[in-house]
Amino acid sequence: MSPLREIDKPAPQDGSGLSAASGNGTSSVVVPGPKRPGTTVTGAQSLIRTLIDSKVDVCFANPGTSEMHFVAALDSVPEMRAVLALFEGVVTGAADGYGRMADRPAATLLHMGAGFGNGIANLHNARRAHTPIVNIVGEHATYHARFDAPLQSDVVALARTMSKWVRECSSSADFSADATDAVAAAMASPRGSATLVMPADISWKIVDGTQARPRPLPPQGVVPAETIEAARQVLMTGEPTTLLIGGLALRERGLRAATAIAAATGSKLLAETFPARLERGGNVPPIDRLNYLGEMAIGELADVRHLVLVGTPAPASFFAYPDQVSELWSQTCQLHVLAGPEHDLVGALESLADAVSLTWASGPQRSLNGSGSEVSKRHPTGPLTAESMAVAVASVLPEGAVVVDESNTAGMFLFGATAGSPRHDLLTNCGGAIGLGLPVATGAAIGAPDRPVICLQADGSAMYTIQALWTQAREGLDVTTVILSNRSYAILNLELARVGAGVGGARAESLLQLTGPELDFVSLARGMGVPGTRATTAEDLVVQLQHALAEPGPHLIEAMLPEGLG
Ligand SMILES: Cc1ncc(C[n+]2csc(CCOP(=O)(O)OP(=O)(O)O)c2C)c(N)n1
Ligand SMILES: [Mg+2]
Repeated sequence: MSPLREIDKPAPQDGSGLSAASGNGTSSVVVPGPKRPGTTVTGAQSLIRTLIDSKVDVCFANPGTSEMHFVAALDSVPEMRAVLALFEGVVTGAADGYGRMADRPAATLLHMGAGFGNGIANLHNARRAHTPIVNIVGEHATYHARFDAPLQSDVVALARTMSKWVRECSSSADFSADATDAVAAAMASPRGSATLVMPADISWKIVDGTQARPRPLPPQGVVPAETIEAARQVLMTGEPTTLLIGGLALRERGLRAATAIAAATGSKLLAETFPARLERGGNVPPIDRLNYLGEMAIGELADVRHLVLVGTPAPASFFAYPDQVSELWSQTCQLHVLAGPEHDLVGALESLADAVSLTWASGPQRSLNGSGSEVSKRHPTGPLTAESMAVAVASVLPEGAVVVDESNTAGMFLFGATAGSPRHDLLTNCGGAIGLGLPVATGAAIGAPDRPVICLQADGSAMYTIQALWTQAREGLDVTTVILSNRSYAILNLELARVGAGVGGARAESLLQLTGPELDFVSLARGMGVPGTRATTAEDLVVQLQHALAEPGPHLIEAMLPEGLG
C-alpha cells in the first residue's frame, strides 16, 4: 500500500489516536504523552496537533494544492477552528485582529510565495502592531522544486521581509518541533510573525505520533533599575517633559501607571499616533494621541525638552515633505528611551511610578462616567457629516465594544467623540497599508467572541479586502461595519497639496475619485450574505446602528458623507 493510501485511513475515534487526545479547548494544557506504538500520522496532522497543544487553535486559511494534506488533516483535529477567507489579505489581517484581542497567535494557511505575497500588506501592518502570528506557507514538494513549475518562487525570501522568524521545514519528523519553535518565536517579545514553510511532501509523509512539548513563554525583557532611575531623574528636572507611550503600555495597567507618573511629576502624557490596541473609555485613564499630521505633531512637541519613549520609536512624520524635517521633536529636545517593545512595558512603568510617587497605586482613580458619557449619549440630528457620524457612533457605543478604526479622513472627530464612551478597545492601522479594517474586525470578533465589534471603515480602503464580509457572514460574527462613503481617496487630495505637487488637474483628480461608477456597498454586502442599509442623515445612522448592534451577526451600514474632504 502506498503512503498516500495509508494516510487516507479515517482517524481513530477510540481515544488512542489524534481525534481523542484532547478536547473542547483545554487541549493546550495537556502535556503530550509518550509515543503510542502503532500511532502514525501525516506531517500535517502532527503540525496541527502541535499547534493545538501550543494554544494556537484558530487558523485563517486560503489553501491550494500544496496545502491539501493540511486541509485534509483538519478533520482529524477538530479542536482547530479553520476559517476560510477569500483573499490572503483577509487571512493575514484577520490573524492580526485575532492576535491583538486574544494575545496569542492565530495560524494562517497561505498558498506558496504567491499567496504569501497577497497577504504581505496586512502582515506588514501586523508587524508594526507587534501581533503574534504563525504563518504556515505551503510549498512544492522538496524534490519538485528543481523543475521550476509555474508556482515556484523564493518563498523564504518573501517571508523574511515580514517575519521575525522563518524556517523551511526539512523533515516530517521535525515538523512538530518546528511548530513549537514557531509559536515561541511569535510570542517572544517583541511579538511578531513566525513563518513556517511547509513543503508538500513534508506534510504528507507519515511520522510517528510523538508531539514536541509546547515551549514555555519566553519572559519579556526587564528594564534595568539604572534606566528607571535615569528616567526618574529626567522627570524630576522640572523641565517640560512628555512621556510618549505605545504598544502593550496602552492597556489599562500601563495607562494607570503612566498617568500616575505624569501626575506626580507634572509631565505630559501622549500615546503613539496609531495604537495596536488602546484600552479606553469608562474608568480607564484618558490619553491623547500624537497628531497624525506632522505640522500639528511638531506643534504639540515644540516646547518639550525631554521626550521619554516607552515602547514606541522616536516620532517621525508619516512621510517626508519637501523643505520639512522628518523628526517631530524639536532641536532642543532630548530623547530618552525608558523601554522598547522587547521589554515588559507595564513593569517598567509601574517601577517608574513607584519611584516617583508613593501613593499612586492607592490614589483616587479618575472616572469618566460623568459629563463625558452624558455628552456621548446625545443622538445627533440633521445632515450626515464627519462630525455627526462621530457623535452618532459615540451615542450608541456599547460597553465592551472593540472599535476597529480605518476611518481615515472621515474619522477625524471619532477619537474625541468617543473619549467619554463606555469602556472599549480601539484598534488602528499601525502600518499604514490600507485594507486592514474589515479583516482585522473579522479576526477581532473571533479573538474576542463575547464583545461587539464596530468597524469604522473608509470606502476606498474597504475595497482592498471587501471579501472579509463573506467570512463574517459565514462565521456569523458580531461585526457592525460602517462604511464612510465619501466617494474619494480624500486623504490623497490633501497629500497632493502637502507634498507640493500642486492642485492637480482633471487627470490627477480622476485617480483620487471613487466615482464613475459609484460603489454600492449595500449591494456588495448583500452579495456576500451581510444585511446592508444606507444612512443619509444622522438620525438614520443612529437607528441603523442601534438595530445592527441589537441583532446578532454581521451588518453593514453605508454612511453617505459629503464627497471628498467634506
Ligand atoms: C496598501 C496601500 N496602497 C495604497 C496606499 C495609498 N493610500 C493611502 S490613503 C489612500 C486612499 C484612502 O481612501 P479612503 O480609504 O477612502 O479614505 P479617505 O482618504 O477617503 O478618508 C491610498 C490609496 C496605502 N496607504 N496602502
Ligand atoms: Mg474615501
